[in-house]
Amino acid sequence: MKIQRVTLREIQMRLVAPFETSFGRTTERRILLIEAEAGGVTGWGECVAGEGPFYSPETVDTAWLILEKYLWPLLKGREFAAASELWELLEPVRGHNMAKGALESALWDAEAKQKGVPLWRLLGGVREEIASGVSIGLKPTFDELLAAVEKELSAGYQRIKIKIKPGRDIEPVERLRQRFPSIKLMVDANSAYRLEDAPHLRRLEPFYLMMIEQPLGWDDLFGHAALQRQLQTPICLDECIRSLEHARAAIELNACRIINMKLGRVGGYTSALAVHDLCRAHHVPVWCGGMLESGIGRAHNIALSTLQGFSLPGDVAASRRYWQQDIIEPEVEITSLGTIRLHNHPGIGYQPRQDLIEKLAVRKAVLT
Ligand code: OSB
Ligand code: MG
Repeated sequence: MKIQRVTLREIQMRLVAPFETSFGRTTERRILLIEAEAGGVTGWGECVAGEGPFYSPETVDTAWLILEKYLWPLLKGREFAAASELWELLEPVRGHNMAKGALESALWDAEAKQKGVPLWRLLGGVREEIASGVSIGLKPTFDELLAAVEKELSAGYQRIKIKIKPGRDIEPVERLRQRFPSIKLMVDANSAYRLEDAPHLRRLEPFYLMMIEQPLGWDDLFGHAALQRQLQTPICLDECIRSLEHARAAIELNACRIINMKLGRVGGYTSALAVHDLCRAHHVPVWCGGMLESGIGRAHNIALSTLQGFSLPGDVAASRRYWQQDIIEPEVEITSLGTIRLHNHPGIGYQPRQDLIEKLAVRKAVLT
């Protein structure tokens, strides 16, 4: 395979409702899309970097720069037999995983299309249906949170995750638990606490949460290991796990008992598969996180979630939770049982709406 052309586009789309986490509020998304033409087919990828460097150091603008100036030159004119070879070709660039993952995942889609197989099968996925949960942002009042939870449960979602931060943690969790004693419930702090908050976080223990996601610093494996020793509730790491080496360290240190996998955060499928295999070997459950993706990133998340080790419901939900109109056809939908069924079309299994994407684009670069 050889890449003829890569087109970068930035599209802007307004979320159906603002999404608030401990690190900020998002209303309008800026999304970098990759269209890669290789061997007569076109693969699509999405960069999951945020608008600002608040979830991770990468942003839409850093990813654009790195793709154009450093990653594309490493692939330009190169022959490769499979997308699985790309991770190594991109290795000279340190970090910038979200930029790498966007490009690499587009070529996995292209390879699957070239072979005429669904991407999830090419990856070795084993599920024809994945379990879907939701991530609910911070809400101004408990009543609004309760209404959001009720709505998602009646839509069928299998697990509820709520965002927390200091001052908006113990009470909402206690009240939700009282109201819903038997749902799968978890919290995500996005690094809002410090190790000294361990006694405070222990106040969540009576509510038998499935897990507490990323309570401490985005780069703090040591702190999470110390915290996990003081908590019965499993810690799940998100921000901290950006490579196979991080996953290995986290498991060895007992810094977590569960891992949230994000394709962009670990740098694409080759890295995600390696982290997945390591977790499986250590019986560490994995689930697929979300980054408020458009349909293209969402389709990749669905494919990834079919791997054997993804044994817990993820944050991959229906298009309509995010967008008035998604950029893929059909949109992502959930069944009444809170699952997403896989398609058997070649590649990501959803068709990008080219006209709409072109209309939403505010910036474009064609790399040849
Ligand atoms: O921490 O999982 C996170 C959104 C943006 C950045 C980080 C996170 C999230 C979410 C939303 O929790 C997941 C989704 O619904 O896409
Ligand atoms: Mg998270």
